[in-house]
Amino acid sequence: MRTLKSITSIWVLPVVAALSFSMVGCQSQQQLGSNADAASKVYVAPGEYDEFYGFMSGGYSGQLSIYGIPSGRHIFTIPVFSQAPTNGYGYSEETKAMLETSHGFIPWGDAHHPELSQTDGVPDGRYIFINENNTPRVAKIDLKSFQTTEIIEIPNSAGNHASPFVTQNTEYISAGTRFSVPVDGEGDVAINSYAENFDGTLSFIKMQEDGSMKLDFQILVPGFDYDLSHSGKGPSHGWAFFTSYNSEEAHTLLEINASKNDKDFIAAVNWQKAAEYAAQGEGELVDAEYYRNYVDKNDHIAKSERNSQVRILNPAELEGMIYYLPTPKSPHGVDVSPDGKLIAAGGKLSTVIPVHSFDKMLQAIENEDFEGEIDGIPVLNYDSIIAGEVENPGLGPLHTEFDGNGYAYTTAFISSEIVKWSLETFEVVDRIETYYSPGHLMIPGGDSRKPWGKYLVSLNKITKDRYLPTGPELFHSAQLIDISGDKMQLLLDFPTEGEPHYAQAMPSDIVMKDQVKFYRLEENNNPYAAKSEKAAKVERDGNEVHVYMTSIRSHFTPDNIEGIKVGDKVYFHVTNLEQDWDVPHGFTILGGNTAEILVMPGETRTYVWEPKKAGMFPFYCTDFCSALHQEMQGYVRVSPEGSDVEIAYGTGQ
Ligand code: RUQ
Ligand code: CUA
Repeated sequence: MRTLKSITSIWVLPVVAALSFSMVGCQSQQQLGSNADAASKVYVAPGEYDEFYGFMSGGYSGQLSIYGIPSGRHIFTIPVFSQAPTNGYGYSEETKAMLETSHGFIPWGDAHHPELSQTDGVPDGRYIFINENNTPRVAKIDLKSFQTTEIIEIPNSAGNHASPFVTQNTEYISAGTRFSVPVDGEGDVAINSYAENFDGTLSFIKMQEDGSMKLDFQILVPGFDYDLSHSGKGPSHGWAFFTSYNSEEAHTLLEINASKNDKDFIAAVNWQKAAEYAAQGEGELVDAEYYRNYVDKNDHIAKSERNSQVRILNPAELEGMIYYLPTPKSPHGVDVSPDGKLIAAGGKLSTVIPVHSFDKMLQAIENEDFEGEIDGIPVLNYDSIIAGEVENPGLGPLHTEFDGNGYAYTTAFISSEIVKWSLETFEVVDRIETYYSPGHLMIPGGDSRKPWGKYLVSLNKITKDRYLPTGPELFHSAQLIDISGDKMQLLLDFPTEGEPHYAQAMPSDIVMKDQVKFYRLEENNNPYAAKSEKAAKVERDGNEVHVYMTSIRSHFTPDNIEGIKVGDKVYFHVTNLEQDWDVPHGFTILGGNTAEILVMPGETRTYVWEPKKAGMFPFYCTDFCSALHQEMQGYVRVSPEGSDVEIAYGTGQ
C-alpha cells in the first residue's frame, strides 16, 4: 500500500500538473478568443448609431438615463422627478410646476420602472412612462423630444411600486400601492389599528385620446403590500396582474412578520370589467387631493391642475373584477409570456418559480373553484391554476423577461445568476453568473408580445470590484449578455447612474424617425418671448423686473443692463433665436441663486434672480455654442435699494 501510494504520487503529480497547465493554457486561449468575439459584438464604430435605445431608470436620482445598446454608451439623461441643474428642469419658471404635488413642491423622486407605450402589445416608441415610488406619481415622457411632459400624482397610495405597467394598447397604466395606508384620508390613527384601518389600492390611469393621463379609478384591496405588475396580452388582454406580499398584514419587522405565510397572492384584475363599472358610475367618488402637471403644448409652460376626487371600486360590492392567485412565497416580479398565456412570479423566498396558466385561471373562475375569499375577493385553488413550477431556479428569483423564442430568463438575486428556462418544459436549460446580485433584467421588448431577443441586460445591485474604486459609493453595474445562441455569453460591463431598477429598450430606427430637432420660433407662444432682437426689452413693475432677452451666436440682447436694485426680483426671459439642431444657449449670472437654464432653439426659459448686494454682475452663456462662445457675456449693474439709477439697457452701444 505504502509503496503503491508513493509510486502513484510520483506519477500522478506531474501528470496532474501537466494537465492543469494545459487546461490553463487552453482556458485563457478560449477566454481570449471569446473576449475578442465579445468585443466585436459590442463595438459600434465611431460615427455609427447603436442598434437599440436602452432606457434605464435612474432610481434615487429621480431621472431616466438613455444608453446605446450594444455599446453601453450613456447618451442622455432625462430629468423627470428631480430638479436638474444641468438644464434648469424644475428650476426654470416654465418647468417648476412639473414638480408640484399635494405635499407642495418636491425637488426629488425615486424612479423605478420605465415602461414603453405599446400598440397591439408591442412597444411603439411614442412615450415612456416611469413611476415615482416615494411620493406616488407616474410620469410620461414624450420620445419625440425626450422631455417629461406630464406627471400625475396617485392619492391613497404610498410607495407607488407596482407601476407603471401599460395595457396592450396603452389604454391604461397601472399603479399599485406598496404600503397600505388608511385610505379615507384619516391617516391619524394608531399604527396597531392596521387590521381595521389600512387598505391597499390598485389604481388605473387612463390614457385619453389627446394623450393626457387621467386617474380613472382605484380598486380597494386588502392591506397587503402590492409589489409589481404586468398586464395581460393577446388572450389575456383585458387583465392585469399584481404581486403582493405581507398577506400577514404586519406593520412592524416585516422581514420576519411578513414572511410567515407559505403563499401570498397575485391579484388578477379584470380591468376591462372594472373600467365598465367606472364608466357606469359604480363605486364611490371620494375626496382625495392630487396633482396633474403637464407641459402646455401651446406655450411649452408647465401647468398644475389640482384634483379633488377619485372613484373607488370595492370588490366586495362589484363582482368579477378581481381574483387572488395563491403564489409562493412573498412574490416580487410578475411577468406575462409573449403569447399572454403564462404568468410567472418571482417568489423571492420560494424554491421554485411558479408559473400560472391564464386558461386554467379562467376555467377555475368559471367553475368557481375557490379555496376561500378575502374581503370579497375569491381565492383560486393553487393546484387548479398552476401550469408548472421551474425547479432549481437559483436562490431568490426576482424578475423574468422573455426572448420570443420560447424561453424565459429569470434573475436570481442571492445566487447572482440568470437562469434560462423553457416555457414548454419549465426546465432550466442554461445559467450564467452575474456580478453581482441582479434585480431586474431587460430584453428589448422582453415584456411585450414581440421581444427583440438578441441581448439581455442584467441590472445588478452590487458592483464591488467591477470598476476602479470610487470610495464608499459606487455606481451600479449593468451587464450585457448575448442571448442569440443556446448558451448565454457575457459581452460587456457598463456603469449606470443612480439605481437602474428596471429598463426598457427598443430598436433605434423606430424612435429616431420623428425626433424634434428644434422648436419653430413662430410657434413660440410664451408670453415673455422676444422673437427678435428688436423685441428685446427691460421693464420694471414695482420691484419686479422683466428682462425680455434674446440669445444667438454669439451675443445676448441686451447685454448691458443698469437700474436693477437690491430687493428686486429679476426675471430673465431668455429666448433662443437659433433655428438649427443642437445649438442651445445657456444662461447664468454671478451669485445666481438657482441653476442655470439651458434654452433650446426657438424656446423661452425664465431664470429668476434676487440680487442680495449692490455691485457688478456678469452673466454668460454656459454652453460652448460657437468659436466666440467665450464672448457671449454681459453685465448687470445692481444699485443699492432706493437708488435712483434708471433702467437702461442695450447691446452694442
Ligand atoms: S424592484 S426595489 Cu422593480 Cu425588483 Cu424596485
Ligand atoms: Cu451661446 Cu455659448
